[in-house]
Amino acid sequence: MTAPTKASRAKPATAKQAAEPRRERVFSGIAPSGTPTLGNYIGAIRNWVAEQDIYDNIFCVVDLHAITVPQDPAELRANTRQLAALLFASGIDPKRSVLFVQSHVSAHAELAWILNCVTPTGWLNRMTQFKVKAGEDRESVSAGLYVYPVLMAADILLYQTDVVPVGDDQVQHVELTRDIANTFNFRFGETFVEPKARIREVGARIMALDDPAKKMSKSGAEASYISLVDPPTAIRKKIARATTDSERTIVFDENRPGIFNLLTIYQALGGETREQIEAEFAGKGYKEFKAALADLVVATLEPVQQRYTEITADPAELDRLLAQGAEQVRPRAEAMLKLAKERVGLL
Ligand code: AQP
Repeated sequence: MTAPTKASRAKPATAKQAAEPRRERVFSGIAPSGTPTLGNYIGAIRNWVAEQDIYDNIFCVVDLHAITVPQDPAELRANTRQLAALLFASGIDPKRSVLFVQSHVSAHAELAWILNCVTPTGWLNRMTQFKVKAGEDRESVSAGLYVYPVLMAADILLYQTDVVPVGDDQVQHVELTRDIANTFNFRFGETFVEPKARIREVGARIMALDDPAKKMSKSGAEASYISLVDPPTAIRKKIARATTDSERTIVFDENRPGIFNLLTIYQALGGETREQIEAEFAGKGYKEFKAALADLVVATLEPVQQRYTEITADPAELDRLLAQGAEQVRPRAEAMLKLAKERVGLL
């Protein structure tokens, strides 16, 4: 059996398709470890939506990643559905993109095991995200948290992914994925495509509102993030209370991380240049700027929240869309898993 190569895996069905360049395949995952935040939206979701016609996209709610830290079972179930509904509400279109839940396609866990067996522990010891997430508690966190990057490698490699759009904290994991693919290919023959990471310029890292030294995270404290389902009053209150400093000018200065972060959110959502924003708020105070930012965030999330309400009113349709997503990717994932099993001698 020959390995599927970049050239062989996407055979054009028509002459028109043959004339068009093959779209790069992109795999993007998001963990249902809480309600998605404005950080997830700016750094990931809205770009996924905007790029649906540019790439051959696979979007995945990575619930197996979420359980690497303790989750309440009922909450995990609810968070998984909520996240999927919010992705559709944000504009992920099931006619143009695939969206599915990771645990619905068992090939992810199976390939992860095979890859665990070719990944040196020394490589995992260098993963900074593990060090950050485990903190002082390294002896008691789960083995799943330690091998999380290998599961991420399996997610990516199962689909012969070309590009993985990530926040800056995930670049190391994509590098690891390349190393794992390379090692596997070297030992067992050409099998996996080595993917590239792509980081955004604006909004790659939105910071916590109450502590701009930390990333805004859905598992953070309530005051640290804006969630995609926060009502306008909560959004306004959180932004009004966001940490700034005792200076007055509203300028992009990385040495003033609080105001810098708020300005980054404003730029990411409004699309103006730094110069335009600084000119707009020259001579104005934090209060005025924060009110304008809150208006922009509320206006951005309003259509998403409206659509979310509609989607959640029909749970059977959400189930159907997620089952359809899993059915679409399962054959590809199983073919790749079969090949990997053959390569290592399991088949
Ligand atoms: N603060 C952020 N700024 C920009 N991008 C962000 N992303 C997450 N937080 C920010 C991007 O969102 C995508 C999905 O992330 P994830 O849920 O799979 O994992 P994460 O990065 O660990 O997200 P959280 O919200 O911080 O989750 P928890 O609290 O569970 O750890 C990724 O592309 C990520 O870069």
